[in-house]
Amino acid sequence: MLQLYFWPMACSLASRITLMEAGIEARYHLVHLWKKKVIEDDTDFWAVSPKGAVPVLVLENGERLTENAAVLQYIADLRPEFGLAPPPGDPDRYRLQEWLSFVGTEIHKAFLFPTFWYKDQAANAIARERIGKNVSVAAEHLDDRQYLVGERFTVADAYLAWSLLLLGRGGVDVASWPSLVSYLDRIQGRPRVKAAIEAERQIYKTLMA
Ligand SMILES: N[C@@H](CCC(=O)N[C@@H](CS)C(=O)NCC(=O)O)C(=O)O
Repeated sequence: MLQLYFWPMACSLASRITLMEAGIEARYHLVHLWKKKVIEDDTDFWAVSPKGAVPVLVLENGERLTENAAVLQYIADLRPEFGLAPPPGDPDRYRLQEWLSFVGTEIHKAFLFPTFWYKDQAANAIARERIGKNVSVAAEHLDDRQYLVGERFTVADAYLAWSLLLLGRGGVDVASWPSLVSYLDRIQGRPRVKAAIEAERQIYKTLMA
């Protein structure tokens, strides 16, 4: 069985969404991201992954796969019938990779800076402006489309939707882009996406109580 190391509402949520959309059962290991400990048995998370970051997907053969873009495509390719990624060789597969890279490097990583690392207000303002420009690229793309790639939900949507849910923490309000508000409603309206988010919100609430 696949295993996923996660922290609730962190980017590993995109992997949970993808597993659930693909109907794949997995074992989920909760990691305390600050303490770098696997909560169930106090294992040192650095020993699980020298990157110290989620997601970590343990494959059926015991190998560990990291990096959202790789993990999401791996899961999608296990169940090609769900169309969560265009098949290898399809020109849209490169569009998918284009979006996964953009969301990962220009949105996800960008909003972590003002959220957690910059104390300086001027630096924060510059970071927020930059994130806003990047988010606008996705918003304009979605002005006349339902999904990022092709005509159906893919792992790029799982990753972008998670980013949009967390964007407020970087001081950027999704409400400024009507196309993103309706996109997020559409993605969150998917029963399995909803269930994945709900599951992680509950875990988060319990942890923070
Ligand atoms: N490059 C990695 C980044 C993953 C990442 O930033 N994960 C965050 C959670 S959203 C994390 O685990 N951060 C812990 C840390 O950096 O200490 C990827 O794309 O998967």
